[in-house]
Amino acid sequence: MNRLYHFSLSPFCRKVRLTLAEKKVEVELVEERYWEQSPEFLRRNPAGKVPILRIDGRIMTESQAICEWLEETIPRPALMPADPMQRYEVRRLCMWFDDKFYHEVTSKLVFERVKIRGQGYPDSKAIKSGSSRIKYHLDYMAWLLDQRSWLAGDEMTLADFAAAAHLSSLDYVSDVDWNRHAVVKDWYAKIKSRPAFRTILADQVPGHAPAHHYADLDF
Ligand SMILES: N[C@@H](CCC(=O)N[C@@H](CS)C(=O)NCC(=O)O)C(=O)O
Repeated sequence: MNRLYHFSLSPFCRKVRLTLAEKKVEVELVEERYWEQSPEFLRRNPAGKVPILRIDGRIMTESQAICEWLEETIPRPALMPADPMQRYEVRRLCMWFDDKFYHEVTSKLVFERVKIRGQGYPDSKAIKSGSSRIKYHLDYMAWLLDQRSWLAGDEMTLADFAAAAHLSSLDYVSDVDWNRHAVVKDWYAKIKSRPAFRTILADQVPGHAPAHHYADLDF
């Protein structure tokens, strides 16, 4: 059986889960307490990070490399456009969310509110900074979506999965103002209602119940 070692609120793991589900690849999900950095975990990924995919006897790491490998080996349904310039745009936006958005927002809100190591209080400076920065990102998404049906163009792509992965983790801890831009809310409603999103909406982190609207498709 294929296996994904993951942490449920990790946006990188969520992006891979969405891609696997969209491509109809079944995997057993194994929660990894990555912060404990067990020898077995480090043997699978010396970088000490999740996600780790074990598929057909191979171990794969790095979410973007995994998603692009899935796209190349299982081309349908397509999550990358054919045109090189549009492919560039998908990759640029994946990096936008996995680098800039992660450092400015996700890491400051999700991983402060859910103390995975089980100790300490959320850092109020980090929360304040993340809550302020998310507005800039939502405005940027609205600007993109005013011109396109999906973030990178007129088809749903990996860029939408990268963004939705971060926003869904933030939504779990109730940190997204969905009323800021109707166009962003409509985009999320579309992606949230896909069958690939189901297991993500069922996630439960022990000791941290999701926001009441988290799994609601009519939020
Ligand atoms: N570039 C990596 C980032 C993965 C990542 O940072 N995962 C976090 C969890 S959200 C992690 O495992 N952090 C452990 C660490 O940095 O020590 C990817 O896309 O897979």
